[in-house]
Amino acid sequence: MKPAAQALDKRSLVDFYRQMRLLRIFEERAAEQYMRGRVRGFLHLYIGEEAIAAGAISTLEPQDYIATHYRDHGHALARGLDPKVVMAELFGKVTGCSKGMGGSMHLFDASRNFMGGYAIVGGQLPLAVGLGLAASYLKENRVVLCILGDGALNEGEFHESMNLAAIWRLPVVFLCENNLYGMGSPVKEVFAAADEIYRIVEPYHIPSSQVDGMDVLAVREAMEGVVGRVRDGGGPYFLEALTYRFRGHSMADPSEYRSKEEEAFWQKRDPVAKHRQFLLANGIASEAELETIGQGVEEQVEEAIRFAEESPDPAPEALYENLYANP
Ligand SMILES: Cc1ncc(C[n+]2csc(CCOP(=O)(O)OP(=O)(O)O)c2C)c(N)n1
Ligand SMILES: [Mg+2]
Repeated sequence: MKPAAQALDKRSLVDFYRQMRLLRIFEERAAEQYMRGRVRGFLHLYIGEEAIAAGAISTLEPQDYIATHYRDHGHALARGLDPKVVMAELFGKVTGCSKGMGGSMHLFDASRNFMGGYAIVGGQLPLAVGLGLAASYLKENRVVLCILGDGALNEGEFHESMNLAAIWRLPVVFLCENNLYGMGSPVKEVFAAADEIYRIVEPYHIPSSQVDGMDVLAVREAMEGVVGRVRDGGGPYFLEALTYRFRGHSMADPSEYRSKEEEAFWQKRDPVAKHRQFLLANGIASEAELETIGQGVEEQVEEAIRFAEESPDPAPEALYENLYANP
């Protein structure tokens, strides 16, 4: 058994399962609502990548910040945002966590230091560095978790952000979710050192490593060490989590550029099924207990959909709120 598993009690180990099931069911239902035209705009599903959000975010303290990309439902839910306010945001309703103004890609909750999902690839990187600079300047005990996709590595601001984080020794953990694709482009075709992405930060003298992103306990273990080190003043760290999105880039993508064999290879590593198997094989939970958890999650998501449906749209006047300049 991994040290992370030995260090955790039954409740925490089972809770990883509950959380990952919630992320999975939430998005499966959100996809159905998209097909019905109730969720509009873009919808990027995190299905297949749940172990990263659950494992990584479990190592943070409430005062720590998170800044992430647009594939953000799992991160928001793992940070404890209520599924109701997240679903309402997808529906564009006033009760959503961003008052219905952001939608799927712009979930936000300052009360949980969840500083947003960002649609501009790499856009969250300088913001995370800024949050890290503020924490460091104010001598606050805060770590910033900056989650990025492999696609962000080829943005200029990636390098600017790494350099500033390194030179100022900021308390930022860069967690790269390498799901092997940026839209329809395989990482291998757009990034020269595709097998060793984590080494991209070597010129900045930022320590880095790679972890199995399909294994929630492996992510938890790696992140515990990383967050502890960063919190103790060790400066930034870059962790690459190897993963795969089971669906297309967004709901509009039939994902025809991937082979059935490749998809099957990764489906066998389904993080939710893997953790379920771990709990059963080690006698930590019974089939019946896990079934009950699954049912509870289904009900929670149904309730979230009802809440979103019944919530009002933003008032037309809301168009003039939160503007930087008077119209
Ligand atoms: C600056 C910028 N360039 C291009 C795009 C269009 N775009 C949206 S998502 C995406 C791919 C990003 O891939 P990755 O970072 O690997 O994240 P993933 O979707 O795989 O989670 C691109 C190129 C964008 N949103 N922003
Ligand atoms: Mg990607």
